[in-house]
Amino acid sequence: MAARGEQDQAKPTLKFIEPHDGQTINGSTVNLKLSLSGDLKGYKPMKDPATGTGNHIHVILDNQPYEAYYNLDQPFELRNVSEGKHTLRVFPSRPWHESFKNEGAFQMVTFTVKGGGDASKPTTTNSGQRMADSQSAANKTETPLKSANSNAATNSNAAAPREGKDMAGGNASDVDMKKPLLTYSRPKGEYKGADTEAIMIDFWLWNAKLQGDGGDYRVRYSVDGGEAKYIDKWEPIWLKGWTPGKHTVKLELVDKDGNVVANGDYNSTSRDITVTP
Ligand SMILES: [Cu+2]
Repeated sequence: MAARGEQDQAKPTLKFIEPHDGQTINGSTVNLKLSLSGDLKGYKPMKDPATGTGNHIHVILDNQPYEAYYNLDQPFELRNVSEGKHTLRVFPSRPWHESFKNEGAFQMVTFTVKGGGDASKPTTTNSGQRMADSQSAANKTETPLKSANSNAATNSNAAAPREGKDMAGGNASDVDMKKPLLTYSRPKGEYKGADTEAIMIDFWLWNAKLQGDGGDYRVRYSVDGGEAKYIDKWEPIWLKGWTPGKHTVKLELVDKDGNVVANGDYNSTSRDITVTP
């Protein structure tokens, strides 16, 4: 931790350069460009080639699992995005995927794609070149929680000219930035070895203060459809006692009466994760 200096106390803020809110995009590729500013205290997104980890931005299309965006100097391509209305949400993360929660860290835009993706065609760049690495980029799995080793080899596509992912899209038509919004961030993907001992639940809250923070809302979670539990302060929690295999984590934003707060369907999210001993 000493090597990270003060950066975990940074207040990084993000802005969308593109797409901008309300934009209409022709074609199935959406280029994401962000600018990072604020009180950074040395915070900079970058993947360490030796470990495959580093500070990064979480990028969420609609309500899918996030993708990690490490190099803001290069555009991040969302490929094969389907026709229709979509949202993008972004926020900065530490190497162990805990998000920064300061004002301005979270940004969201809504945009519309016309002439969306066709999965039967090869992925190309905007200059028409075929992206030979598109499949490996799409299949990459991010190195889980605080790991500094296991995925270094499989993350060798860090050398690829662009970061990106094939994304099918979803339904964003009813999401309203003026309403309370819970953004599921973690856990996701595969957890191995030492990373399986304590697995972090982390999320972003917009327009919603939790009861323990002086507000009206609660975050309800369950694992594998089990007993509902509550998070009443906006902080990550770490859960222990995971058995090997597939698990489902459900995270919901609920009001005083325990009803899920309607905002599209984003305030109730389930994710499958895999725990490997
Ligand atoms: Cu992450």
